[in-house]
Amino acid sequence: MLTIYSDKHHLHHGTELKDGKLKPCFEMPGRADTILARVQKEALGEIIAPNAYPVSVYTRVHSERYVRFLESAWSQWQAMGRQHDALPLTWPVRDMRTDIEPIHIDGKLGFYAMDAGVPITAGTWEAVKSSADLALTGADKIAGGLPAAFALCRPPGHHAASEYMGGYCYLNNAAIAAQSLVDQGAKKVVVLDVDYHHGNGTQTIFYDRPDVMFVSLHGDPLHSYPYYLGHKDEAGKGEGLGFNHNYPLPHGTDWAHYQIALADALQKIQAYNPDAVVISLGVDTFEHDPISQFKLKNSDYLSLGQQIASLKKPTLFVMEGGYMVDDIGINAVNVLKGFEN
Ligand code: SP5
Ligand code: ZN
Repeated sequence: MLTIYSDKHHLHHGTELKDGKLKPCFEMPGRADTILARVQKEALGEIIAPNAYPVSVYTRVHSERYVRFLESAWSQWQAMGRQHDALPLTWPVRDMRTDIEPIHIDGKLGFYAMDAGVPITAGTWEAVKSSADLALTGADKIAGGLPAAFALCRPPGHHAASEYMGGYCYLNNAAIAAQSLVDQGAKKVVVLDVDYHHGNGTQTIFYDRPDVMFVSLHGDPLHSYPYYLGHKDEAGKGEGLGFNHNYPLPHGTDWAHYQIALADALQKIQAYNPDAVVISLGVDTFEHDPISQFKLKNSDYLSLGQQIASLKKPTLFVMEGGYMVDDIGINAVNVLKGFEN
């Protein structure tokens, strides 16, 4: 399988607010380095660099002002004489004004964020842009007739919506890629999200659309981040009603239980008969993941890849989460190997 990779992800390495303390993000450069090493060790296939795309491609799914904010946040932060990572500390909650964008950088950070897991550093924008470009390059390959490709994205994207960042995500790489496939002629695209966390950003971006179906298996939001979206009754709205499918699963879910939900999800995808599938590939469903609560084992990821291959659709894998760095390469590449076998 073709892998698309850039070492620009090293430019992004920040801190998050966790358990009341500022700590290095679990989402760290070693993650992508470990996956790349495994891709090479397993001789998965050619590794290419991404093309560069204009911001106008990102604004197909994100608002213009949000993308401009991401681009300029660090310099606005630095202009305040600050040197540490920029993090939001204030959020507009129920009944406050969200129709007026604050001018102060602290106001803007909360306005465009859902949590304090999205540090902005000097190199963040360049890494974020490169990550989206990996997914876009993969989408171009699929649109050009390649049966499958792997965008080794970092930072991840699925928590980012049209106008906010969150959960280590800034631009929604999978959504940008799915939209690119539509823009290149696909009539129907599915985003299947197998990250442990619900892909709230992707769901929200496509919620009222029938041309991009969103399907997600994840930890039940009653107990797991992102907490405020990802319930079973979220089915889409307007023309998009019936084109959103959530499978919230309990803590401790192992492959035996996971595959039952997966089989149902795949059946819905097959019935929809998409022209292409984008996989939001998180491997934080692993039994030893430090922040998640499922119990998948190394070999289960081979089965996951085989199951995805049974759809027999052009498939773009977009890397999302997975925080057990020692095993992230094995697990991610097992999905890709399972898909190819
Ligand atoms: C892309 C992705 O996987 N983002 C995940 C962001 C999760 N951020 C909040 C995690 C909170 C987990 N708290 C669990 C405590 C375990 N000791
Ligand atoms: Zn995740």
